[in-house]
Amino acid sequence: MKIFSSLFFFFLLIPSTLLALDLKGKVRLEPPFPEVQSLEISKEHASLCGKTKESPKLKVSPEGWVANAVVKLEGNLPLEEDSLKEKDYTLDQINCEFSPHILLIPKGATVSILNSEAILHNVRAFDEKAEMLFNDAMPKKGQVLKKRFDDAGRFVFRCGVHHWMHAFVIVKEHPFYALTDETGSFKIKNIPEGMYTLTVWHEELGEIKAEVSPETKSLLLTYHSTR
Ligand SMILES: [Cu+2]
Repeated sequence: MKIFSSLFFFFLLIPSTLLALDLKGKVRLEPPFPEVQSLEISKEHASLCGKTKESPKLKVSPEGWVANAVVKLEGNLPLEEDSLKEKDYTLDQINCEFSPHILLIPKGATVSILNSEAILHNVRAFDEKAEMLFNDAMPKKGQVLKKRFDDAGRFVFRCGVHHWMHAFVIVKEHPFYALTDETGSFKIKNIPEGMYTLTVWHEELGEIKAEVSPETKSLLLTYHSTR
């Protein structure tokens, strides 16, 4: 009887694991590629922050692979696991920049905004309607500010002292998101079988959409250069 019941559960579990699919893909930009933008830092900040900074807005490899693109599945998808909300999500301010440039968190999670240097930063966050959520001065090294995000969406962070500093916090309503790495690659795991729309968003290049079916195993998404 014991053998029978374990076999029964074994067969019961198999179909559900087979229904979960993994999707991988790459995001590229068609040549010609834009030059890496360099930011001139004004004299008042140059002594602490350096004379120039590489803009974090567009990172394209020599082959055209696009980093920091946010990939999201849209459709009838299960919500994020509650346990992930309790994880630690940190947005650091170091070398007069936010790090990481793009942070993905589950809905309901708290972001620890950290100042890792003895430089005054003034962190401000805005929602998609450009409404300011908060505006806090962070003068001390090691200072931490905790902010919880209960609504899904894209939030831009800026610094009131250093105009070039900006970052995005993407609050996910479900786990089926990814961020492209320096080779333009992404992977979304355990997708329930179904038809979905995949959206790629990049702060400089905009949005691309593609349809995803159970047969889709990998995708190549291309931004067409506007130059
Ligand atoms: Cu700052």
